[in-house]
Amino acid sequence: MKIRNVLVLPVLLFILTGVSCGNSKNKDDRTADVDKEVIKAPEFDADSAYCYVQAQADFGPRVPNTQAHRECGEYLARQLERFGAKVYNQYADLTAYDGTILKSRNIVGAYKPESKKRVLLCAHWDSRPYADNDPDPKNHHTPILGVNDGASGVGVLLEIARQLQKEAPALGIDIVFFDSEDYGLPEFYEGGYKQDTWCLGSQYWARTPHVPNYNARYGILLDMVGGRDATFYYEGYSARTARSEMKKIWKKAHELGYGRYFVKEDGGETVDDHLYVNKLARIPCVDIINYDAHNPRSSFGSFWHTVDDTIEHIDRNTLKAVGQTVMEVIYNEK
Ligand code: AHN
Ligand code: ZN
Repeated sequence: MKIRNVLVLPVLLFILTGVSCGNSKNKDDRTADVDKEVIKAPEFDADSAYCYVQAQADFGPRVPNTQAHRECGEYLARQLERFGAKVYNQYADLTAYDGTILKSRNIVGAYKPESKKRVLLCAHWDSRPYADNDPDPKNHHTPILGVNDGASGVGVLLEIARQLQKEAPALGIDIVFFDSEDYGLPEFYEGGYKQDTWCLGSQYWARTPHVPNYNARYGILLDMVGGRDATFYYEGYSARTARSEMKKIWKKAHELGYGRYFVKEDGGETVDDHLYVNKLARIPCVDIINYDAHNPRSSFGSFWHTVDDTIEHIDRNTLKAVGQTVMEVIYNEK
């Protein structure tokens, strides 16, 4: 008898509350539920992203004013076209810290170009002309392959472009490949400090966007997003200028089980393309960038700006964590 009583009460409560839940909501409550509904984004294919990273590496170092750079630029624009984007090319002669004129090309792939509601996704596609962080000084003037530093972010965005063609999210997306990010002041430079020598392509784009009066709710920059066991901390400038968007991305990553990559702690502050997107184009922009807190060689990882930035360090699992997280964020925008 005692046992029966124990069981009956919870069952009765379950039935009563179950019935009341189903019927008691007014229209406003139901609308609120729809707003909170989580949309499942399409599956980001990490093998596919990996192939796009490899394809860029196969051109060799994509240093401005070289054949490999021109060929890779053609490849990227063609891929975006193949994936159904409206493609814009911005050609510009940009002046490097040492006066070299860099024949630069920003490449933009626009989805739903007519939509006023937009999100910007970006990465740099050039690679650095100097391995100036290499342990061997003989390599300091050797161009790097930039597989993680450059190609990884672009590879993730190409796979997202392929998915955008198959199933469109509610709002318009612009994928921007910035050029001439990595021609900044080298470690071996003996002249005085110069400002704004990095991110020349994004500085140009932010002053002269591919369409007049361009705007987006926010941007996401991917930089060095393919390394094995990469960790993405709250980058300082993003934390100050795009805080809510940054928090939203990290929260989503944790919900998806990628918490070991997206660490909810402050990392360093970095001069990167997002800074100019924010400062000059006035679009809040979050930098997802590898931060290796305890690495004595570099906080961007031990192979950063060395001849060892090669495909061997790229892990599909990292590409997946970043690609899936970004997709879940943008497919849930209304
Ligand atoms: C500086 O080294 C000042 N900023 C890092 C920006 C960068 C270089 N991202 C990739 N390569
Ligand atoms: Zn770099």
